[in-house]
Amino acid sequence: MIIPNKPRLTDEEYATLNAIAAEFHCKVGQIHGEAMDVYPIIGDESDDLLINRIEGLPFVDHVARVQEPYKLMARGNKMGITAIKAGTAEIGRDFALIAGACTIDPKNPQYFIETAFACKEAGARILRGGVWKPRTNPHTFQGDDKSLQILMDAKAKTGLPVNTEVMDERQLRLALEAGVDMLQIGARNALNYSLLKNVGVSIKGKPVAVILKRSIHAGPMDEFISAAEYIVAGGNPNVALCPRGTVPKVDGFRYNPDDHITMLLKKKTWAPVVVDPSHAVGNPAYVPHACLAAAAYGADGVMVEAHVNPKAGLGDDPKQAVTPDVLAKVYKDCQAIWRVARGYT
Ligand SMILES: [Mn+2]
Repeated sequence: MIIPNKPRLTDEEYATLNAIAAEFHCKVGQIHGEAMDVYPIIGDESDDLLINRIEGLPFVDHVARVQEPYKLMARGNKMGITAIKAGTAEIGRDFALIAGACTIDPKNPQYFIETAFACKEAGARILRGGVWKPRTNPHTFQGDDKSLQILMDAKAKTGLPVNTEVMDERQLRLALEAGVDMLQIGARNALNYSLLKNVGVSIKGKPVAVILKRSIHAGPMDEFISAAEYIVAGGNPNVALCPRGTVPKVDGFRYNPDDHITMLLKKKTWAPVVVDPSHAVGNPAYVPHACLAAAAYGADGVMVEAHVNPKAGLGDDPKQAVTPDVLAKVYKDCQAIWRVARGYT
């Protein structure tokens, strides 16, 4: 990690860094932090000659060698970041609520618009709405491009930033063109490195955030954090980590709830952790307690599936969405628990 001796390097200075790095088969990235930019060396930075050459430059303060495989996500490399930005919303300063429908129904847009207003009323800071769906069964509803317009309509009407999942480059392009504020990478694509790299490059310098879910297979923490590293290395540090339950599932739940890893992620990284209790437990009867647990573990927020009329919803909504009144109550209680939990960190 190259730390300059001024807030931002000129284009010429940045080019000089890259020219030296190229001699060592490395590249130099650029991360816009709040206080200053930092410049990660991407590649093998173990050669002392490379470090000495860079440290000899007049605009470089020093090179900080990061031992972890995730140089950018490591806790010690906060880059002056105190909160990530998704459009007008910030996550990481207090306990945030992201809420909305699992799946936007293109035939009944009024449900999503009503849900959007109800989520806002409950305190949601970002509205989630599934446009494209990764479904286990190919014969179930897979999502619809038309739902993107409904999502953007809800954004315009409520003023809330919006979040949706993208699974391929076409969806990524459409979402960014439409003005989606937070891209979601789901549990099935959480280790799709080609997609992660594309997301990183596509959002470089843009006020777009990414919420990266943990892979469904319960891999090691370093694997999860390194997946986020792919996105940040593209040049945008607005990334949140999302435990969402893993396999094998706990009998009675939809998956194996893993909200307790929040504590480990926060110890190892600077990134906000937003827990998804809805998919972990998969039952509206258990979602409130799972939200409260996330707050107790010190998460920076929860992402909850909610619907004004769950039984009329699509995707997971009939099985696991909570109603807006439940959402409003549990969010308030989560904030209180989060404040208590803070006293232990
Ligand atoms: Mn869902």
